[in-house]
Amino acid sequence: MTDTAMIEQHYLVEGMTCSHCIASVTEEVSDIAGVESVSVDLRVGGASDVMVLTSTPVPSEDIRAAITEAGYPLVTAQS
Ligand SMILES: [Cu+2]
Repeated sequence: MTDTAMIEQHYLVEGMTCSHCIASVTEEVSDIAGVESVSVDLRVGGASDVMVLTSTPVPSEDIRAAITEAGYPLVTAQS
């Protein structure tokens, strides 16, 4: 298998509290073309770290919009 270079992005998302929140964000972000995987480090009462791996460059605005769409508007993109 060839190792495809993945682009890793991180977002801090406020207000996520449970596995349902993780599922909602994962579903919305996974719908974006180029997104290969989404993983969430849930921190209840703080900002959860959402890691997004993409196979092509995806604008952070698109990812933030998807997270907002899932119901979590307070998103900080980490460079
Ligand atoms: Cu929840």
